[in-house]
Amino acid sequence: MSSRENELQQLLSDSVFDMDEDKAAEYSNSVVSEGFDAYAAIDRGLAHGMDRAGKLFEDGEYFVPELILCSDAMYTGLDILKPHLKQDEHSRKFKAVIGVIEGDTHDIGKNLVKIMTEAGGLDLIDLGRDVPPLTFVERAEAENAELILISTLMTTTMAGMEKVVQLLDERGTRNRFKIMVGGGPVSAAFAKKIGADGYAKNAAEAVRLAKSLLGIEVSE
Ligand code: B12
Repeated sequence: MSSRENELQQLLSDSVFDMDEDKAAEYSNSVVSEGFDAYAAIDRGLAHGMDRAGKLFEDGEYFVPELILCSDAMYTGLDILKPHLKQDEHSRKFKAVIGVIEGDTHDIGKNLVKIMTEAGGLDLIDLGRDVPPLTFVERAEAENAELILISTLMTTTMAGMEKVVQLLDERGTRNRFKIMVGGGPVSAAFAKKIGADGYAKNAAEAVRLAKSLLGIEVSE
């Protein structure tokens, strides 16, 4: 990777972290006009900055207003970079449903996973946030999806993920889907415990895992 590309990624990360929408727009436009990879700019720039902001929130240095401004800067950059994501074309698009489980309204991570997996060639149906377990199940069945992606950032709502797996078991439809879980308190061990098929710690890994679960060749 060129040092200029590296520099732009760092500047993007800083612009989100510094709540600077104008700079996020300026550097995202530079990524596009200088021909650098939009996917890497999101992953190592915008998402990276949001992650840093999240850590300061936990340390008590950033509060809710700061986080909202950080995410505004992130979304400004995303709007510019998204149309330039290289689409990974497959003979057919794999359908997936994605959402944040009931009781939880944190959706920044879910939105990133959605954008990146779409670029990875999946057809995503976004159920939004605060989604009841039964809605995941009914929509996945009705849409004939192959993959279910469930996000949560809170320990108090993790049980809802297990409920999705249980409902599918009860309805005899579990084997129609691969299930991926993710978000702050989620781990590979938790995924295994509730009978999900996999866990990924960030959006870039989520794309690789989704492809491997669906048997799509990973081109890199
Ligand atoms: C931003 C934020 C908010 C924003 C949310 C804005 C929004 N629209 O999303 C606001 C300010 C509104 C908010 C509100 C609240 N928050 Co808050 N919030 C955060 C914070 C700081 C960052 C989360 C974030 O966006 N990170 C950046 C993104 C990019 O990362 P991410 O979400 O982890 O996603 C990545 C991966 O996890 C993964 N991933 C995510 N989903 C999925 C799904 C799949 C399938 C896969 C494979 C991967 C994957 O890929 C993503 C991209 O790389 C976290 C702390 C933290 N550091 O995580 C607290 C945190 C999650 N919040 C917390 C709490 C308690 C709340 C509130 C209840 C009130 C409060 N006291 O602050 C309310 C929530 C109300 C509710 N019921 O939902 C707690 C949760 C504690 C717990 N019980 O576990 C945390 C951990 C902070 C803390 N230490 O107290 N919050």
